Amino acid sequence: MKSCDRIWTHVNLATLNPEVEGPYGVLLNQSVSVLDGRIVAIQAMESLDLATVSADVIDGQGKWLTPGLVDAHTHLVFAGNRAEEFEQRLLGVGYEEIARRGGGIISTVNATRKASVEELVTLSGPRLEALLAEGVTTVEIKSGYGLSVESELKMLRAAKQLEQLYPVRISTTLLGAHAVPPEFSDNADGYIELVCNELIPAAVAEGLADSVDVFCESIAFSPDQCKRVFQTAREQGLGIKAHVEQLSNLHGAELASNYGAWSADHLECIDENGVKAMAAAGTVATMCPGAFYFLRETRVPPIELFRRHNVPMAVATDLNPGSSPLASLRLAMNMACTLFRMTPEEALAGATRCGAQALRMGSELGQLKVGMCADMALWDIEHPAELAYQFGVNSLVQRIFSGEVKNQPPH
Ligand code: DI6
Ligand code: FE
Repeated sequence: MKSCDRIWTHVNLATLNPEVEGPYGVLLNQSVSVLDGRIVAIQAMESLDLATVSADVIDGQGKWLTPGLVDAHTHLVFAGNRAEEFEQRLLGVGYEEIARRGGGIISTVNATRKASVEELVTLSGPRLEALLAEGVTTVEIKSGYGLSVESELKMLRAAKQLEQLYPVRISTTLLGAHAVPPEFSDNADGYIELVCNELIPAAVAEGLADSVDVFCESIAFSPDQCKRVFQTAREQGLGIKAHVEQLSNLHGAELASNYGAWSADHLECIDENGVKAMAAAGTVATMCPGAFYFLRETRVPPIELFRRHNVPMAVATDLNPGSSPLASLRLAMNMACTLFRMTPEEALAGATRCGAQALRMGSELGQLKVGMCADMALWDIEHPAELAYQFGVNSLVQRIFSGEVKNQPPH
């Protein structure tokens, strides 16, 4: 019987496995064997007899292997462009004037509603490719720019198609409660009814969503409205994620945690009670430093409280056209360090192990460990801290998906 399909030799590992002692779970000069898409052995080179191995051998030449990166929060499926709005703002045009001119989130909604599934796939492909080119192997994608039953489902179908077209795992999230659509401008409760009674069941019937998400904020939905969405998600067997405490503290993280949320995201304004509720529920804190940067926020999420209460911190791009037009998880990792004062080790854990946990994929992904999926990235670096330190230079040598080298986009 074949013991492995492929073996990487002479590699240094940042395993991100907490059972391996020391920072990053480092193991030097190792080999990693994969069979049927999974890691089946991790063995020191000094104890490996290569003569007995009958498999593809890839000599890592002392380069570093990490788990494939996980971007646990994106809105990368959308149509339209907000660059003009960006420019207008910098020329001094106010927020309300921009909204009157048809800008803001509703401009993305209008463009997305007009696009077909195929157009959305074509427009979103390059954004996904940019992530993959930097070693990302798992991406979460949210709906939220359709805001009608048909357009939300269309966005999720586009996300599912991307998974067919590219070597990537995609976790899909139904963010129906992202903004109040124009048709319901005086009736947000009515829209929430639609989300709960029609949209969520339709997405479940078609197998389009792994989880739901909400934007809990005074400019979006109230905690009571979000609660209705969580209740329905729970009844329908979907996971729960939430945009909370980004601009103000409505105690949304506590609410989401009480519903067993997979993650609560942004969290700039969370207090210690919220952090404790997350810790008790095992809810991951997803940091979105790209939005913090782009919106020029000043209140930093309380990293020290997350550390103290052992709340895992994921790091994500939040790739979206309005508040985080960032298609680089490596740059998000750098921002997590420079803006939020996370350590490079926390940033890498945030883009691997904790990102996987935020998608409830932590038992399969996010660590180099026997039994886990062989989604990996091989880097030409001298130390794993470089992955959060440098940006703009792509040090990725191989992107390995399910045990196979998949560097190039498929076209
Ligand atoms: N948080 C944000 O900052 C945005 N959505 C969200 O949930 C903004 C999205 C947009 O403006 O397109
Ligand atoms: Fe977001």
